[in-house]
Amino acid sequence: MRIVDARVIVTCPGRNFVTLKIVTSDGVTGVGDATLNGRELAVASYLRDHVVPTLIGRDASRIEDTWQYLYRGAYWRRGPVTMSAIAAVDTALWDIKGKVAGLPVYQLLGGRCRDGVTVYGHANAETVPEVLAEVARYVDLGYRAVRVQTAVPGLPATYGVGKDRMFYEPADAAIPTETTWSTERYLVHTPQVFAAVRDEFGPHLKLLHDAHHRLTPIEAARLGKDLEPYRLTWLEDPVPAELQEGFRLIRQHTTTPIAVGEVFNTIFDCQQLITEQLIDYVRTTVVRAGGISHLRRIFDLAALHHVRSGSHGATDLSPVCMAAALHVDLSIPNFGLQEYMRHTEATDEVFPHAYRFADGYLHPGEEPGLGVDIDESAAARYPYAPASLPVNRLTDGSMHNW
Ligand code: KDG
Ligand code: MG
Repeated sequence: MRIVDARVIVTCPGRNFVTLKIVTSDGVTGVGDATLNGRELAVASYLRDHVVPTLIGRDASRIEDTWQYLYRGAYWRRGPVTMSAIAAVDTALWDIKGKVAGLPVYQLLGGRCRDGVTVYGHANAETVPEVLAEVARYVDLGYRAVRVQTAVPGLPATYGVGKDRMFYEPADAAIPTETTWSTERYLVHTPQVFAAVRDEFGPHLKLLHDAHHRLTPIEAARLGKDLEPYRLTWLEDPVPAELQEGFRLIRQHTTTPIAVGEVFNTIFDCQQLITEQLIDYVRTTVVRAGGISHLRRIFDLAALHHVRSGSHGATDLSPVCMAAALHVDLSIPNFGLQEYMRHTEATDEVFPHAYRFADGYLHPGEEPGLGVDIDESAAARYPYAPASLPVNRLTDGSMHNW
């Protein structure tokens, strides 16, 4: 079974997505997500100009060999553009293998380890009373875990807190918007938010918070300590993670569990974090880390060191990535939580999918392969529109230091 065609489809049903569709000589198709928020066309070009020509004529069943060929063969290893492109190929080949076998991909990965995939939603709002109402909305929908973000009083805008609620999208302008940040204000305000949320919702709802890489290790340690009474499931991205050993300092000071990894693209980005048990959850996902094959390597290493998965699932990861992530989530022993930011109706129309939310869980469905596709004629109705993530400055006008 040879690869006879591979199409790169760029579409913008509310936000940009890049999708690879591979077609085999038997007429079986597979899809892979290649979306890199704000840098979509770089991955589309990497695929079209450099990867697709090498795929034509290849044996579609050789997933691991193709992965190694693309990773080692390029000479230039790693990086978000390369690894998103490799991820798309890998994901599409797993989809094809499942369809050929007549099995959902999670069965090929070893079968179910759990009945459903526990997900968390995003409650975000300007003020504490508003965010309490948002948390209540998620609880009413059946969620068992909620991420809580509010605006920081005194700052004009806070990353992660949008005007829209259920369908919040941070990439908002072709040329990046600039926002302002004050760690001092944030560190005072955030524990007050969680005191109010715990008070209202009691001890059992899982609560999470994302610091978006804004802090130094000692500031993160302070926040972790101040949040301890409210027993968070995790504090996410407390510091940037280029310096993995920076997490040692946080660990020395707080028992608040730490999650990181949405920007990681290979196992080498988190090897020290995992083997030294400096984190509790590793948050990379299928599209960012070279597809299902490489993500499984990361999660297997994590399992040896008491680290659980907590895969990224924001709106910039397409339904193709979400479907693939759910097959991984269902089949690994050390699953922790899956992020689930709902896509818009237009996105769901372009990407028909079998996965369903029920009672706080996502279920990937039983269709052979990944259970997701791209409707190419619907996709063609939504042309690419440039959009970038905002840039952050400190209150004195300097670029945020980390
Ligand atoms: O593309 C960036 C977003 O996916 C990111 O800002 C969302 O931090 C995020 C999260 O945890 O979902
Ligand atoms: Mg995050």
